[in-house]
Amino acid sequence: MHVVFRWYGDEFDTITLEQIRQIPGVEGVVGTLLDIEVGKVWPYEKVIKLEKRVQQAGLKLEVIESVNVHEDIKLGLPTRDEYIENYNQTLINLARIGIKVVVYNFMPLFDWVRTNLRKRLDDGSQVMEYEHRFIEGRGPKELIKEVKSGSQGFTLAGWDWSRLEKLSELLELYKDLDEEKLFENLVYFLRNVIPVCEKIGIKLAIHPDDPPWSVFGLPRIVTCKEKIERILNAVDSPCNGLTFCTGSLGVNPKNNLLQMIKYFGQIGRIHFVHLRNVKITAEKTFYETAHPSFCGSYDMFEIVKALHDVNFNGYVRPDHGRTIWNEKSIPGYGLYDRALGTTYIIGLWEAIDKMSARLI
Ligand code: DNO
Repeated sequence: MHVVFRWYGDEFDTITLEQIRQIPGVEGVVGTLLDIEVGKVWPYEKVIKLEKRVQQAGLKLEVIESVNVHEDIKLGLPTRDEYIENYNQTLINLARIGIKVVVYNFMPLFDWVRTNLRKRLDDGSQVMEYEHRFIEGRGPKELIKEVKSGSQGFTLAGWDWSRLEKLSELLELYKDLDEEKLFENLVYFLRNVIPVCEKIGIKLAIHPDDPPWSVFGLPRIVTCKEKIERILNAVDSPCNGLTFCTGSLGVNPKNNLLQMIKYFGQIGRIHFVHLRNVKITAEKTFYETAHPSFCGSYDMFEIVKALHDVNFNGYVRPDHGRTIWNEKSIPGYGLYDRALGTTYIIGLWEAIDKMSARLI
């Protein structure tokens, strides 16, 4: 297990690399370029600059999250080939600076969705929350408004405001796109990028839909074991893998996280893990919590043990934490709670590792 920490760059993050460097056990950061328009090539000069900056701070840069996929690819429009070409060029540039894993997702229009970015818990901490009745009761415009105000001016990965300005136009285009068509468009994309990945040594890791069900009637297809298996089989290559995000998949109680880790771990398709705990309070309703098992609905010990059982040797990062100790941060991405989460995860791993060695 290699522990990494998401970092949005000097310009966008409230956290410095120097702070991340002091969290015990963190080997590197998960980097991104937030200022490149979706669909454009990530220029080599920019990615090498990022890599040098991270390296100078004594950290590694081997994972990128995310290189987002242009809507025309998801929609299967004739212009998709141009965007796929750009995508491949970005991957080539990233491979040149030593990137090993690239995260992406295939969620139409909306990336991760929360209906409240600043829910206050009894202990005074703030967390992100999702209530499906908000989605059912209001429209996409209200959601956008809510997320925008909750962001408090921070740039949120995956929330591309300029794209969302064309909301009605895009919703219209998505009207006839069902799950099957979206799946076909994903396969088309993979058939055109995976051969490049194989050549340059990059592993693509699709991020599950967050949450793993349809929002505003838009199709979502990375939601459960069977559907993920179908995606991995459609282009059967070790480079076509998964970001195993507990927070995304686990909010549907039908998803058995432990079985999924066992299955996808054993076939070597989990390239990256996001460890997040959530409290499920009703159907399709949850809020994010601190990492320890007793804080949320997941048994984090069993999750880390399942990873240990499949000899997981890929990248892991603590995912969304609470905002605590009066920190001003991007929702979910403060320093303090994620640092606490990191230490907890490393503690679980050490205990499991040593205990299992004794049992042999
Ligand atoms: C939210 C994250 C997402 C995730 C992308 C993956 O905080 O889980 O930004 O990185 O959806 O493409």
